[in-house]
Amino acid sequence: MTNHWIDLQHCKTILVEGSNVAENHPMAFKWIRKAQENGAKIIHVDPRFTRTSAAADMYARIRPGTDAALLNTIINYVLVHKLYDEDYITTHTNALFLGHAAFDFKDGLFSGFDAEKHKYGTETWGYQLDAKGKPRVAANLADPHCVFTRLKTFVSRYTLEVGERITGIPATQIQQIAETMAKNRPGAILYALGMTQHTTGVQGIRAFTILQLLLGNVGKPGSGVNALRGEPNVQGACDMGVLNNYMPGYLNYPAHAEPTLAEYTKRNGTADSKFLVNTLKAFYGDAATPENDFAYAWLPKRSAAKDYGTMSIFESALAGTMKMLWIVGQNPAGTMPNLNLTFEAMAKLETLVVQEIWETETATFWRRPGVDPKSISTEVILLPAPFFMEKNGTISNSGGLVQWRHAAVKPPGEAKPDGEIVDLVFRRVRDVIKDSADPKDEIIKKAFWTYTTAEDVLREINGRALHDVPGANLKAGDLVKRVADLQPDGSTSSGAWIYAGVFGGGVNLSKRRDSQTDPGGLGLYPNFAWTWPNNMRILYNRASCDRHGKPYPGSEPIIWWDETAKRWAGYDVPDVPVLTDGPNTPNGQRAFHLSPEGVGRLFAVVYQDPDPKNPHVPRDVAYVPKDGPLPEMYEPVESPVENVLHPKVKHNHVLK
Ligand SMILES: Nc1nc2c(c(=O)[nH]1)N[C@H]1C(S)=C(S)[C@@H](COP(=O)(O)OP(=O)(O)OC[C@H]3O[C@@H](n4cnc5c(=O)[nH]c(N)nc54)[C@H](O)[C@@H]3O)O[C@H]1N2
Ligand SMILES: Nc1nc2c(c(=O)[nH]1)N[C@H]1C(S)=C(S)[C@@H](COP(=O)(O)OP(=O)(O)OC[C@H]3O[C@@H](n4cnc5c(=O)[nH]c(N)nc54)[C@H](O)[C@@H]3O)O[C@H]1N2
Ligand SMILES: [Mo]
Repeated sequence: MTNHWIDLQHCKTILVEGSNVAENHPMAFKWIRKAQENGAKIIHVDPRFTRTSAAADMYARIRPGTDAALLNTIINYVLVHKLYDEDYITTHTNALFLGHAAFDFKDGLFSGFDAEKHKYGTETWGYQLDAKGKPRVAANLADPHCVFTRLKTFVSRYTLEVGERITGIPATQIQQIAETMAKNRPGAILYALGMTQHTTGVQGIRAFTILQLLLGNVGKPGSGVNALRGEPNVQGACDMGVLNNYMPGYLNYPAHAEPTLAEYTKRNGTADSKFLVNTLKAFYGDAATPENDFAYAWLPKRSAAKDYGTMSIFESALAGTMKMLWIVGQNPAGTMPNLNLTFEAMAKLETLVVQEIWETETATFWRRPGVDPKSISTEVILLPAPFFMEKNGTISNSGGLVQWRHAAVKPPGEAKPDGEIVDLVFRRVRDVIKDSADPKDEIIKKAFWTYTTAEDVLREINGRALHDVPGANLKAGDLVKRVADLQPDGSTSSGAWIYAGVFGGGVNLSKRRDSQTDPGGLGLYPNFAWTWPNNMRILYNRASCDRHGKPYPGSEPIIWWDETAKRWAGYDVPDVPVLTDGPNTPNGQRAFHLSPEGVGRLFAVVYQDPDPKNPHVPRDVAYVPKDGPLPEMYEPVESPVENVLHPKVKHNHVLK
């Protein structure tokens, strides 16, 4: 979420698309109800009529997988009828930036497509640059090459009639959704599995961000693009690098093509590289030095040719290339899409370890109905784990709120907290391999591992100064207080950079429970637990103000430039690169400061800032989707119908 649950009460519209929030996030749903009681319009877009539809003011039944077409139709309507926020888009987005002259989009394909490799070259997706390598900016939105016009031309195909033909939602209803969103601002978009679990997910979510930027709906209370996360602790687990493609803090996992830290930096940028160094220092301590690339070589590297998703784990077991599987808090026998394959795969394993609070269908797969246990030779070990109230630790919610949970009772019998089980196994493995000369064992032999409690782990995740860092006012041994404290040279460590500050100043801030203090009465409760990053509750909140640092009318003021104190101030932590750099400075105009150009992107652009002088400008080639700088409607791969926009390019061609 860019915003957070309690903040939803400030919305004047809420578009729920691809989620049944009423049933799947019932506690949080009360804030949607509260907004509705305050007069907000709730729109629900879903192929099924659910309890969320029943609670909504408007329900639109959509053909599955066609959300990008609906959203592009709404975007087109907003552009044609000039319902966008002109001040916002010219201040906080790349609307006025001039795009590369050779950019093109024809019959479903963007310029640069290599049909043999199913891949785009991104040469024509950039900006027109001036002599200093900075993007050239148009005088007004009518310029034929500015990003705004490019977007307008691109979505002009999506008339209300075309929108209806693709999505099945009547043209009049699409118009009503567009009018409702445009006339009732600020507004939020909420989404979950119905958007993300299709092959068209990237297009739909890109379209969300474009629509919200056009409406000035990012950074303000009651706005945002908000992913509703799954069961506890899906958000926290993803933050900690449990997804196969990420290191902790959503840093790209190192690939084969990046054998050295320098190569990693070249491909992923200086900011990510700095945070990775902090993680490596947390992993390896003194063994990670500038001379050995901070032990980067010890991390196994991803192969571009391999898929490391959940399904591939079972495919590897089936192929006999995986001998042992240790499953912690997952029940694949109930939740995998292909159970025959899953069961066959588990039967090929030599050992299956299941760390669970129950004896699940996974732990008992060898005696499931219709199977002779004698036919399965897999050794199954069930490790008794505790229920959440039997262990200490944090849970993070969709808004990034990190909350400490105290153990209420001791785990029964031989059950042990999950962290303790992992700790015991790790120490035993390290003991077994202590004399090994195999280079792949270095990752374990050299690991810095001194944990005894969950709180020790949280301190390590937070990070510490390893030497004196005068610039950040830290003495060796101090726990870091904020992301900006982290250094690129190995003088600090942090297990997951986005959590830097959760243990700021040596206090476990996730334990805070002040539910009274609420400056501004906005429901921010800054002293209740802690949110990443830096205890900021609404991301991009600089964009809630105009170019002079004054809150835009129409939404609750949350931060502003205080001319007397000469600093950004407000109820939330201001999302600015430097607190004392005001609206008259370049840093004071960088509402989206993680992108090199500092603005939100209506058009995703390959761009690297050439000016090494401002340390707050990331010197990175910012990420663009592999399948195009604008979201096009492609039929999902399983779709039986033709693509009416371009019959020859039915699916996303980047998919093989
Ligand atoms: N009670 C309960 N709550 C839970 C969970 C639970 O098991 N039980 N699980 C938790 C977890 S892990 C998760 S991930 C969340 C999931 O939360 P949700 O994503 O809200 O859960 P779903 O019921 O899968 O709802 C997805 C909706 O998307 C719709 N949909 C499908 N295809 C499309 C499409 O192409 N376009 C659009 N617009 N909609 C589409 C479906 O009809 C469905 O209503 O719930 C969490 N909360
Ligand atoms: N058919 C179908 N398949 C789906 C989905 C769907 O909607 N329909 N949804 C998909 C989604 S979004 C998700 S997130 C996955 C969920 O997939 P799973 O994670 O496999 O689903 P759960 O049944 O929630 O399994 C979690 C297990 O963790 C155990 N557990 C709970 N607390 C603890 C603990 O503290 N320690 C340990 N060690 N174990 C614990 C529980 O007993 C439970 O068996 O399923 C996916 N698959
Ligand atoms: Mo989930």
